[in-house]
Amino acid sequence: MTGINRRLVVVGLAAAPLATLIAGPARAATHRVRIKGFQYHPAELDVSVGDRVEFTNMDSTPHTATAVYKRWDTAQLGRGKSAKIVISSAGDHSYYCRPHPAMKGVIRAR
Ligand SMILES: [Cu+2]
Repeated sequence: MTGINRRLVVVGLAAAPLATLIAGPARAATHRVRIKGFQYHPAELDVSVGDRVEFTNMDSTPHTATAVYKRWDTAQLGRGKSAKIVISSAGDHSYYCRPHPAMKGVIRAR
C-alpha cells in the first residue's frame, strides 16, 4: 500500500463515526439468516424497525423467504445466493418458502 492510500484509509475510518451521528441514533443493522437443510437459521429473529435481513441459501435446492402478507420476497435463491430485505414496520413478520411451505420463520420487529 502506498503512503497516499494508507492516509485515505485512515481518513475514511475517522469519518465513519461522524456519518453515524449525522444519520441519527437509529442505525440500521444487518442480520443474517442462513437457509440450510430446508430450515432457516435462526428461524426466529428479533430486529429493530429499519433493520435489514440478509438471507443466504446454503442448500443446492432453490428456496425463498416470502412474507406471509406478501410485502417482501427474496425471489428464488440458488445455492450460495443472498438477498436482503428491509423490515419497515413493527410487529411479527412471518415468512415461508414458496416451493416448500413447511419451511417457516418469523422476524419480530420492535
Ligand atoms: Cu425452500
